[in-house]
Amino acid sequence: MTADPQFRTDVLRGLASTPKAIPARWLYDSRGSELFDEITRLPSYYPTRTESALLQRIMPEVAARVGPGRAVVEFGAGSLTKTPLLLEAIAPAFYVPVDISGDYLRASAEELVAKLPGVPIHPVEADFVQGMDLPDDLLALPKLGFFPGSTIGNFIPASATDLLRHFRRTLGTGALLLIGMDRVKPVERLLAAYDDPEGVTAAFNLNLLERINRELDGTVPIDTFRHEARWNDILGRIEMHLVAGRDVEFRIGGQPFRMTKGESIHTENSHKYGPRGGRTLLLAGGWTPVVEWTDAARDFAVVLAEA
Ligand code: AVI
Repeated sequence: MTADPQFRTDVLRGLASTPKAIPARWLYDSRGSELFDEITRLPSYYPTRTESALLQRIMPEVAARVGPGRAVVEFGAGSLTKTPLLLEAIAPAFYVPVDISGDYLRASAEELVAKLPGVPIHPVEADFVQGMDLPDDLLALPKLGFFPGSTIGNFIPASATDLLRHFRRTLGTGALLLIGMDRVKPVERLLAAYDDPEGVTAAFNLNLLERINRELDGTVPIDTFRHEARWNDILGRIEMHLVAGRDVEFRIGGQPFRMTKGESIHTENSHKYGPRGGRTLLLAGGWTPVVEWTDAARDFAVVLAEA
């Protein structure tokens, strides 16, 4: 398998920096995506089931506010559980899933077509993080952006703001956005969600080293590393790290690296937002919050915002 040149660049650059860090997008090869899917079903990983139950509860109200006939643009290939809740409730003119991975996009679009035969689907293969234009035939329709899953939390605030601005430009005037945001909560619950007793999140994080060895001709001694979830209280985020258990030396594509015992590779951020922080972020990104719904425990929020 030939490696993505950007993967090589990001890994070599990330391991040469201090502190060491590799962008989280590289966690999601096919094994990583399978493991993430498993994470979403873990008892300690509350976001997915909390958001799904919340979406189910609020959908009549969402439908009343959004109205029929919009093009629903989902940033990311749709989930088989959350997306149908929205599409069944609002009778959209089109469903437009946008994803950088064409194969994954087409496979999930096919499953959604089978589940929702009445909804016209128009998949768009694009990197929405960089900003993108929609196909011309959708331009005249009013839009609803959909960005569930608290994926916005995986971007540092400056990048999250840029991303929200890109959404606004892509969706145009009169657009609405329905977005999921994970809330700040007691640290023990956050740590349990990102370091589950079953070890699935650990396997998800360590899979990055397997990918490096396989795709970039690496000699990283994987057994030497352990997964660690840390709460960064100043930045309001969970961080995932891969921590070296001893001094190690390894090569990637012939290039030597060394790490000292206890040194880590930072692999992901998951920012958590309070009501005020969530609102501020949306406003900075050009969106005015209209309604904010949460579950009874206030673990997770879904916000409807207007451009
Ligand atoms: C995809 N994203 C919203 C997940 C999160 O909760 O930040 C990724 C994840 N990483 C470890 N567990 C879940």
